[in-house]
Amino acid sequence: MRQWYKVNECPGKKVNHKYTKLNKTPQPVIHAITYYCLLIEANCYLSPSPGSIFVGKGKNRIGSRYKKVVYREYTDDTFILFSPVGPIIKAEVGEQIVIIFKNNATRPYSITTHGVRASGGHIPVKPGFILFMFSEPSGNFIEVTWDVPESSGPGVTDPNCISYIYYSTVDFVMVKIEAGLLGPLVICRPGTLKRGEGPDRERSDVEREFALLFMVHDENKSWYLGDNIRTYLGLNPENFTPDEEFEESNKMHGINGKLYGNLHGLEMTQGQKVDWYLIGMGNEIDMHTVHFHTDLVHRADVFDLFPGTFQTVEMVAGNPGTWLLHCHVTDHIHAGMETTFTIKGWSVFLGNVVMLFLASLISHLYFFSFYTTRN
Ligand SMILES: [Cu+2]
Repeated sequence: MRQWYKVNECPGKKVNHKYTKLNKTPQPVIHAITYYCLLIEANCYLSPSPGSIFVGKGKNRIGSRYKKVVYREYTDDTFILFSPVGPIIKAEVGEQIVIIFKNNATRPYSITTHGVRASGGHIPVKPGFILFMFSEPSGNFIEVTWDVPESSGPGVTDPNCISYIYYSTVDFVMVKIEAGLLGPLVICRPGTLKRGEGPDRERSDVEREFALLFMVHDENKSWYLGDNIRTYLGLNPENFTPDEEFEESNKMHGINGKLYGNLHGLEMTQGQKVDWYLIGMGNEIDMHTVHFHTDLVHRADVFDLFPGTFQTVEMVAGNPGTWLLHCHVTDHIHAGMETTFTIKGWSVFLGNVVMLFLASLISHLYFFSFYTTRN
């Protein structure tokens, strides 16, 4: 998180500025990268744990499966990722992101972002339509792009990559963000990302990176609530009167929308450099204190996240084991805002390499004996 201050100089005093001045004038685009974004509606399974008011199913409780609307990244109509949070979109300072956005949901949605210079983000895209250009009042057609000026990038003392979000602006505050519709945008210093397109653009300075959204998704405000009542309670939403318990049970305290340790895949190997992009969103109860258990190489292991704030946490994976990662607000712990991450030791890593080698050797020997028998 950064804040700019304007400091007036004292009359008659001359100050030598030694800091790096950010260039605010538009810079030529050095590289354009294309991201294909697809919007779909999906029934997301947030937790298999049946024992709490939030995920248990009952007469007037929807349970742990909700219809949501989510961003996906795709190439040639093939889905790449599956998560209630959209895929990471990455770029370096000076680059331009070209967005091709297809709306496969049943309502109009859009895609825009924080932190960079976005064009066309306010345009709602009708169901079944693709947005890649839009018309200006002058009649000119403009490509949908996000320009990344120097002022959008990491500051002098920041990590090499910092994060923002992308989202839909159609009824943003009231409804849509509760239904999903949010993903991380990561902006890096020049030279940080490997060349390639879209999801192939890995960072060259860290081995692993994860984006985590800490948020209480209030499914009472999702405009799929009626669909969820109809599907999971078997009731007509027009005749259904929600009570206090029902409304409480729909407040899903999740990390990337997953509850009670059900966010999987947070794995790394001892000694690896890992960056975590922490994102806070939501309302007055969405104030989170993110606690990493294990020995972080940092002065602290708890990070404050307020709604609309983003932090990059740098870690060198230390002690092997499976470690707790959770919000430290007691009420949020009880409601499911926790998961684990795993640091594999070198012995496990080397063991896997040996196993892979042996498996490869055995398959080659089998093929060789089969080939020589047949001939
Ligand atoms: Cu919290």
